[in-house]
Amino acid sequence: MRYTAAHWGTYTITGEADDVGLAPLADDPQPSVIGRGWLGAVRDEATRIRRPSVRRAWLERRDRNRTGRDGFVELPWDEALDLAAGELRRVIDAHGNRAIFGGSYGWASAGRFHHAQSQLRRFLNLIGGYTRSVDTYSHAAGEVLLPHVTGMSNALFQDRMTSWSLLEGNTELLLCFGGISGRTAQVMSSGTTGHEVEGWLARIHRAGARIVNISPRRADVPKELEAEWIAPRPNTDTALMMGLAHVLIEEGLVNRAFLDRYTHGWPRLEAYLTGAADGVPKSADWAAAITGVDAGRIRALAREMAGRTTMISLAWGIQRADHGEQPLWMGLALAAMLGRIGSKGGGFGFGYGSTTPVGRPIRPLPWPSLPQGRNPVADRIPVARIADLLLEPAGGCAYNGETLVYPDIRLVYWTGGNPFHAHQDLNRLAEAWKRPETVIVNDIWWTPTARRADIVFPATSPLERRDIMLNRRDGSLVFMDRVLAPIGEARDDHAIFRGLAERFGVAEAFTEGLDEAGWLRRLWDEASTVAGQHGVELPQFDAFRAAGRFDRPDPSAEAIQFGAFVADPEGNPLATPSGRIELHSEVIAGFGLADCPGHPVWIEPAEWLGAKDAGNRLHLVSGQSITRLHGQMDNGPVARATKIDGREPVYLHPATARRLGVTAGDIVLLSNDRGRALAGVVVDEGIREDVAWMGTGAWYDPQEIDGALIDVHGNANTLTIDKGTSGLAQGNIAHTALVTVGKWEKSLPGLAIDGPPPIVPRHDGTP
Ligand SMILES: Nc1nc2c(c(=O)[nH]1)N[C@H]1C(S)=C(S)[C@@H](COP(=O)(O)OP(=O)(O)OC[C@H]3O[C@@H](n4cnc5c(=O)[nH]c(N)nc54)[C@H](O)[C@@H]3O)O[C@H]1N2
Ligand SMILES: Nc1nc2c(c(=O)[nH]1)N[C@H]1C(S)=C(S)[C@@H](COP(=O)(O)OP(=O)(O)OC[C@H]3O[C@@H](n4cnc5c(=O)[nH]c(N)nc54)[C@H](O)[C@@H]3O)O[C@H]1N2
Ligand SMILES: [Mo]
Repeated sequence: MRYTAAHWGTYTITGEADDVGLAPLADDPQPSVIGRGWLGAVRDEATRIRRPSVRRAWLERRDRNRTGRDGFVELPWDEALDLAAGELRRVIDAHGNRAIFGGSYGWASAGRFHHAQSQLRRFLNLIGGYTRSVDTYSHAAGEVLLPHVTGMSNALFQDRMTSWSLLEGNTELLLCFGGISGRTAQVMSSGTTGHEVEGWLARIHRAGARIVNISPRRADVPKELEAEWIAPRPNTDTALMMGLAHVLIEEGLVNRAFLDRYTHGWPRLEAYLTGAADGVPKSADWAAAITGVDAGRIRALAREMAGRTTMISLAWGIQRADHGEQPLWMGLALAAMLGRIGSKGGGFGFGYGSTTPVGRPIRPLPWPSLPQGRNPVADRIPVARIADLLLEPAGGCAYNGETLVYPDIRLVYWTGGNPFHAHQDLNRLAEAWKRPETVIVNDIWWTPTARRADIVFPATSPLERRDIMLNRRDGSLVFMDRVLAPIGEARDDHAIFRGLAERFGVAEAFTEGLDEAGWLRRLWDEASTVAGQHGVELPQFDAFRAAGRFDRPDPSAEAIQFGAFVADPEGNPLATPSGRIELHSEVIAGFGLADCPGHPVWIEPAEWLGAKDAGNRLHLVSGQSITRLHGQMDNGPVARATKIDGREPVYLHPATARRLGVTAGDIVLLSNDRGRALAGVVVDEGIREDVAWMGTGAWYDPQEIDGALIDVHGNANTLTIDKGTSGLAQGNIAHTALVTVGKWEKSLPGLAIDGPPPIVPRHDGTP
């Protein structure tokens, strides 16, 4: 059999040539919607980058006014590679390697070898290094906070999440902040051979668990689960949790024995919750005023939580909001107060359903990856501070107890990521993006980022090459065979960086004398060694390649979060200063941050519905789209079929639509003081009335219309806020933004983003 794999699933390759197709694995219980748009997007001639392309204004006069509408000159590979190598050399000689930003965050391919960022970093490290980024857009607050308060990295915390199989029959109440659904569980970084999350939820429900969905969107928990839906004002989860905690204190329902034995700092948190510390009891009434949830409902829920085995689950999205550290920390504290942490069905979960593998009962194996070498440059930024970095050379930010100083970036190299998808306040990023002298991008498609680069290299898609899917949290290994010949003159990232390495005289070190086939064999040999150390025997490479898929014998293993610690806290202390779960952290308190003090606190977000000036505005929640992976496949048939007159759908409650005078299918303008975007109305009574819900990922397409800059396509990040969660983690706050919504009465402008940028001749006439 021949297979290929992606972050959204594994496919058998059917047919040949023009008839080639991808069929989801027969044993995948719930194949992804996203995958249906893959081949179409890969073959979309209008948006594929076909040849190396250089922005003409930059080629002629080193123009930096990257507008996204500029013309590109197509160049032969050798000439374009010479240009890029020349720029890298120039910047290194004049400003040093720290002037190169190679953070290049993004969700490139699922294969281990053709991993775009690994290829970039391996190359940059060989020529002296680069300024990098740390943490992710997904869960930066978790990545920084969890080590302080649980002694575990976010990755370890995920690996140890209590298994779905243990929730079944043990969990009596599943409280889902941000829901749990198959929409986001379509995806798993580095690939998956199955989608089981909605299946697990159904079993847990059938085994008797009551499910409560706490989210602005009812569909965040599948309908069949008959979940109760509580929709607090967005970004007020911390206050809701505190209200629940206060009821537990007031009614003597706190498990004090658990707090005494397993946690540190409870008295400080308790004094805050009761109001002894600041005169404000965080009572159910207090929480009701902030969240909009009835105080009686809060009291009843708290009592139920104390009486039943309760799992408190937070979607990652909860912490992609202003002060995103707080709900995470308070959720953990609330679970500790209930005292069921370390049990089979109770406790605290972070990220169930946010991607496929969280809670999967599997023994992770530490598979090899492409070695990146060592980066001699120490400079780094929290990933979502990219616009600040470019706007404020020598500026800086607080981060996890340090004060980082930004280097002066002259050259940006991005591959396998789309900052003009990922980042917040894109109009601000567009301004920042005009600062560096040179921007180089490898991508498959003419994304908004590629259109804002000076030198663009066309990369193959994973369908145009061979690779191996080796995912530590999956039970199978997959040989990813080639499905299509490369489109246009596209090359693999490895070949692109080999071409640059040749120009720096480091090609031998870069390739180690191996081609694609040689690297795949080497990775397989290393994987075989790893497997052997864990008692698993892998077949020979050729046999694996012929079979296409290897299923690990009995890969399953169940985990209980904090299980070993709770069983024996002295014998298995946590790697925190106290050895316990920290409900007050002296380390964090010592950082002296007003926006993230030593214990969980409620702090008003930068924008929210409870603000004095909120008026008639709606809270924009821009979650992951069901039709695509971020910006990927926005140009494919599945995403396009959901658009309204080509615009991204925005979900509004019927009462809101009535108030605004719009109906389903109308086009609206969403605006605030950061930007404006058009979207198409979908009316849905499963949306909180003062919320506008929109999938993130429509390719940013700003156009001047009657003197105003409007993203005519509907990218939510035209409207979001470019600010860190706090001086602790500096995570993005995508889910914090208010918008004004009004009917679009003018004629509908055409899209520019669905075709290529202008491909223009050189002015000197050279073809
Ligand atoms: N408003 C809002 N914004 C958000 C979020 C949100 O919830 N709301 N979520 C955030 C989160 S969690 C994340 S992780 C980010 C994701 O942001 P990104 O990961 O930056 O988004 P992608 O569109 O997946 O970008 C990957 C790019 O890599 C390219 N690519 C794929 N394979 C290859 C390859 O082999 N080689 C090369 N050279 N390129 C390749 C694709 O074409 C695509 O352009 O977005 C963040 N932004
Ligand atoms: N289909 C698809 N799946 C994906 C991705 C994709 O691009 N497409 N991307 C993957 C990636 S990189 C990541 S990081 C994960 C992210 O996974 P999540 O973070 O779990 O996904 P989101 O859709 O951002 O947020 C989940 C839900 O939280 C709710 N929510 C937002 N703000 C609040 C709030 O303040 N309070 C409450 N109670 N609820 C709120 C929203 O209604 C939203 O539907 O998804 C992964 N899965
Ligand atoms: Mo993410």
